[in-house]
Amino acid sequence: MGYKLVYFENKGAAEITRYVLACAGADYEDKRITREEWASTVKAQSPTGVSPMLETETRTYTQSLAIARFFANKYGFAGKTEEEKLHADMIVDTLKHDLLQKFFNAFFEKDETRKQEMVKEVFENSNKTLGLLEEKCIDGEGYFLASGFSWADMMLYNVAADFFPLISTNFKVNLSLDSYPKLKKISDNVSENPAIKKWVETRPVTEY
Ligand SMILES: N[C@@H](CCC(=O)N[C@@H](CS)C(=O)NCC(=O)O)C(=O)O
Repeated sequence: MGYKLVYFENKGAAEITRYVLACAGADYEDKRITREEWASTVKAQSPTGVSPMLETETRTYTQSLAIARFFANKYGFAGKTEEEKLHADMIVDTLKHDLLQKFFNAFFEKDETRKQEMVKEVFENSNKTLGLLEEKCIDGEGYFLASGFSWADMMLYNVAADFFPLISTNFKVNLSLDSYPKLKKISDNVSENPAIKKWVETRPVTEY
């Protein structure tokens, strides 16, 4: 079965799937398109009008987390039991929707005064969320799940390594895992994973 992951020439919403596929050692086409290609032809092929898109032999799918979750399940990174899968989903959704997405909302705010208020609010909330993840959401030793390495760990690494520096520079805040030693350990474990290391060293260099 040939899989084709279609996205822009950046990490963005596709990188979590690329991490899962790297850890699985899976063969797939990492198709990167320009904004012009997207607008002129590719967008029309997306079933919901957005990317990333996953093309299989029979269908095209969208939604970054649905795609990443599909591969996490397929290759054994989703959690070992139904409850662990729920736990991993909880972490992934918290990081994506309650943390990262809110910074994007602030980024796209046009009113400068409102933008500054949003950044302050989001920054404070993000630190509260990170504090709760640190205190209440880690069941394993160096991993979120008791059974060990999962895509929830990869999502934390994705958010911390690929987005925190960018957010910190853009919004002049210091968003990092430094005050959260258990989260930092999880992220470090992911960065030291040989498959992740190899992917990070060989992937196309992009800003975000
Ligand atoms: N919830 C969706 C959001 C997808 C999304 O907004 N994709 C953006 C790129 S990150 C896009 O396709 N923008 C181009 C467009 O909307 O035409 C997901 O996580 O995949």
